[in-house]
Amino acid sequence: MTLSDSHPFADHPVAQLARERILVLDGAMGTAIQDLGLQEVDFRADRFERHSCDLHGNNDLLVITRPDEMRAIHLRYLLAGADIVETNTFSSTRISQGDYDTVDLVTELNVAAARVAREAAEEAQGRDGRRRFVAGAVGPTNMTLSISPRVEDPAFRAVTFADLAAAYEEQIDALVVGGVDLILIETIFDTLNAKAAIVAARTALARAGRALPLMISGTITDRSGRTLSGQTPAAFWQSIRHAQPLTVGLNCALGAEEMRPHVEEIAAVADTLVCVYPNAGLPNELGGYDEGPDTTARFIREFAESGLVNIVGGCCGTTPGHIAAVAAAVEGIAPRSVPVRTPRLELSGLEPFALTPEIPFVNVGERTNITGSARFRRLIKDGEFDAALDVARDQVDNGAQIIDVNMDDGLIDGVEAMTRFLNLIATEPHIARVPVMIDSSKFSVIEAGLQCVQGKPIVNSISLKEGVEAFVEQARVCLSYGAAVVVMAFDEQGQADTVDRKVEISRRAYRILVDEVGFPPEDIIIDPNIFAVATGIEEHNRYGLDFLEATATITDELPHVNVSGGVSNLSFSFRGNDAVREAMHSVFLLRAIEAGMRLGIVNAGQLAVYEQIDPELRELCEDVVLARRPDATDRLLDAAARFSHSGEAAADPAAQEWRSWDVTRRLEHALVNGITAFIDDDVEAARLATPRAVDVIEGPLMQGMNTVGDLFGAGKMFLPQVVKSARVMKQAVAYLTPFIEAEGIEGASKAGTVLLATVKGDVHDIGKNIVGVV
Ligand code: THG
Repeated sequence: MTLSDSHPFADHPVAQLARERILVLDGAMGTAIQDLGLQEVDFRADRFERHSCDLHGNNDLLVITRPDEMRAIHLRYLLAGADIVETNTFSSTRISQGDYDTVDLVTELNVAAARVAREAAEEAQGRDGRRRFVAGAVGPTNMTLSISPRVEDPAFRAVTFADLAAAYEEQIDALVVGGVDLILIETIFDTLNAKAAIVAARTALARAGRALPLMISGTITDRSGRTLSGQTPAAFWQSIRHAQPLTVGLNCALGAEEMRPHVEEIAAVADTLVCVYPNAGLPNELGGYDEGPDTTARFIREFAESGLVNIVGGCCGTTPGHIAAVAAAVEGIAPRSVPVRTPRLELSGLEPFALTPEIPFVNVGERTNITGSARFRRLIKDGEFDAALDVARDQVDNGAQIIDVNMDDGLIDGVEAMTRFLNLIATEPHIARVPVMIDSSKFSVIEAGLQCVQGKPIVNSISLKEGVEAFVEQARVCLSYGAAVVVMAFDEQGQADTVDRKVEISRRAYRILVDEVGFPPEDIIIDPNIFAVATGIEEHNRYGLDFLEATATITDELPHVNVSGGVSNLSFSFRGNDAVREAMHSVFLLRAIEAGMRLGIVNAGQLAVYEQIDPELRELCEDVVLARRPDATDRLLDAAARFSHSGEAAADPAAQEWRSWDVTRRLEHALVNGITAFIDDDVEAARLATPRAVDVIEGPLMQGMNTVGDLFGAGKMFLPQVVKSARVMKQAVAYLTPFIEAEGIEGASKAGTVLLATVKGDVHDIGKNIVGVV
């Protein structure tokens, strides 16, 4: 099987060629430039003779100052067998160019780079008659949207989504003017950066009236097998699939051999072409690459023989020799066949989530909602974000597979609170593991939320409340960020409160989304409204039943949609009596799941097991929920007090087992798991047990950090977790510092100074900053 006919670029010339054979992408530009041995004067040429700062290292500038050499590099790759060349524009955004004081050159750089690549492609084509393509390279920039560069302020971000998207837009506008055939968003270490590039590409291409395919390439930079910002390869794919890229894959980093399992993971799930272009192995101590063409080609041939790839090339350290060897190695080997995807709801946090038939029901945690929890509301109002994060963590620990986040409150700035909370969640790998449901009745809050999550989230919610136009517009925005949507059964007339209205509005919304917006039907979640029953108002008695009947019809009739609902709404009239509420939810859920409801917003820690409910209470609740008798409400009310329980005492965090361990092990546990809650006490205990405060750092704390280092080296921790460890360490050291100073420095040895450096404006700047943090 090749690219499905429904793919928007199924007939693109690259897609057509890719049916016949494995295509070849070019090799490294950066190392080819290094080999030219250019000096500062070469980078400047006459034009920038008096530029305000050093330009050496600003490789992208060479398309203006040394265009002939750049064209020659492209041509060598093309003649070595490359079908596609990448423009020399990896850092040609105003963000990366900022380091060289050359932001005003962005448009010129991209246009010129596209032109030299185009000229080389045409020259090669003229020589041997084979069609060539130019891919406009869009790098990750030297900023990251998902990680805070400040240890002490995890919610901080060095750049906003909007600014990054604007910078990408400027770059892509110019690449299109310069005449590229494809847009290659590459070396993605943070998927949120890539999402900004995708939004930018959509805007820029629409403005230019051009439909160019996207190629999207992530990078796995350490042995954890995750991106720098913590996503697994499959989660990465789910996050960017909405862009319908012509290719997805991996590049750079640890070289072909280490990349193998990650390529396999993507190749198994991606229903598009797979493009892979590894480094020539890892760089050596001098920044050179030792892996020769034959070795790289041997690894890539094995990828091809295993049916993993459609396009192959090289990244850092590869040369025209490597590309010639790679082209020869894959010649005659059949390209990977593109798997056919079964449409189903697929989401991601740091890890992928797929709603497979084996999953009967998805718990969406309701507690991180300021309208749904007095406690959470107080925490947000008081700025107690750490405790608010614990609420999210508890939901995940209690089995929530998704967490609903809602910051709607008249007295709170929703955009601000949503941004801050989601940015904090992004730095908590245990929470960020699961997808987020962004819940707000204000679309501005939803869009702010969409700009904070690197996974594929759910928007909760959109509806026909304000008419078709607003609905379509909001759906398009959700689609551009790749979010699934909850659609409330709500229209211009109001909330649907009968079976007929629930079904009719759902049908109408579905048709608009699928036919008019092009929304994937499996990303549509219908919420037919769960309203409170047993309110004493007779018209409310059938609300439970109405939901069940509507759910059955909707799931039956509308292909691939899922149904969800806010389960706790049902029992509002029994507020204060959790035993009765839980029983009502349980009997309702049993029926709702039978009727086809696949997701529910619930209190994940408070789900009663149907069989374990007192049979009398269960019967009374069923009478109410299923409207089985006219006096059902009165009977449940009469009995309710007998079943009331005040709820279990909140679990005492200090009672956890690890708190009973000896202090060295407690410190190690806190470091490995990034727990700051007890660190001051534990450090104090360790200090009292040693002669000098500095011994705590040199002893147990360093020992704990060594464990962290070992786990990271073995791929058993990933970067955002290590950053949390660093945060714990920093707090421990801050606690000890006054004691160390008071004790004087006798006998203490000086640690010396560490100098960290990378190329300006380069992606490795991020690595350097993170090392600085750690
Ligand atoms: N559909 C969709 N989204 C929704 C809802 C829905 N989001 C919000 C809500 N409804 C679902 N979430 C909750 C969260 C909490 C409660 C009910 C629904 C709840 N809270 C207790 C109360 O108010 O009595 C909590 C009390 C406290 O702890 O302070 O019942 O239907 N798409």
